Amino acid sequence: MKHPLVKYLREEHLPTIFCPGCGDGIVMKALFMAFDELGIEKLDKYIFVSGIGCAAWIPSPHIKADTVHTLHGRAIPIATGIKLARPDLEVIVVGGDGDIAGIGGNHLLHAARRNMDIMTIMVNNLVYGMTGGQLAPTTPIGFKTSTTPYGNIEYPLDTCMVVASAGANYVARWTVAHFKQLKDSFKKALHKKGFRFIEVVAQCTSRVTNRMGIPPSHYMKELLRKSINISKVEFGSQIHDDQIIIGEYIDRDRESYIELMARMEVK
Ligand SMILES: Cc1ncc(C[n+]2csc(CCOP(=O)(O)OP(=O)(O)O)c2C)c(N)n1
Ligand SMILES: [Mg+2]
Repeated sequence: MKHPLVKYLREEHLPTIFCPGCGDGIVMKALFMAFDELGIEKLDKYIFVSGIGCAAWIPSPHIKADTVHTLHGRAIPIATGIKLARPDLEVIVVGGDGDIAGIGGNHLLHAARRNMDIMTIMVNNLVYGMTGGQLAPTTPIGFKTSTTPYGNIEYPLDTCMVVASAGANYVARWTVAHFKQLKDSFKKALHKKGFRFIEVVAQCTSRVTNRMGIPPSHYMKELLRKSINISKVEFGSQIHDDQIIIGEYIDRDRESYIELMARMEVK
């Protein structure tokens, strides 16, 4: 018997291209479970947009829906164009930290400011995974990557804090070790309007874990150990470099771009 979530997959692309132990498959499964629990059987009202990178491969070629695989860092502006042309469709962007917070960072900022009706899932594996594990704006300080062999001396971006303060309606961060919370966040975000941003901290087993000397079997435990709930964090306080803030940064219902556009008076 087929697994019930296979209905969301383009079966001709199985098995997935992800490396063994990669977090991308967990993110994809959490999204599929969210659709399933919401009773959404077919994804014909959804369109997925992605840029370049391993995480960008989650929707394309795997998800059985319309998917647009576009340029590195440019998924959000393409998704914005699609949403403006077809406001009846739900537009979901999926990509990596390099793609969305690095090269596409400016697009991210302004889509959040506009409260554009797009749901964005950013898989943060702390590096540019596909190209060899280089430093990204999300790489923790001290972290060894292929371009920081002596340890990273740059402070990482708290993407969730930036997106929440820029104007998004919903912002949350989880890790792949927080499967239920992640799935529930997806369910919540799928029902909201405006800009919704969910960051998922995930392992890159081929680039990162090996460099840290941690076997993949320990990675989930490490993610749980490092996670600290946002309710326990005081704004502006020093967060230990080794900590991952998890939880909902913001959940509000400001009028979205599409709603504002719909009631615009053209004289
Ligand atoms: C304009 C441009 N610059 C650089 C590249 C090379 N490139 C392809 S994937 C990638 C990194 C993607 O990293 P991330 O978005 O974090 O995805 P991951 O592979 O880690 O999931 C880079 C730099 C490219 N394809 N296009
Ligand atoms: Mg990455």
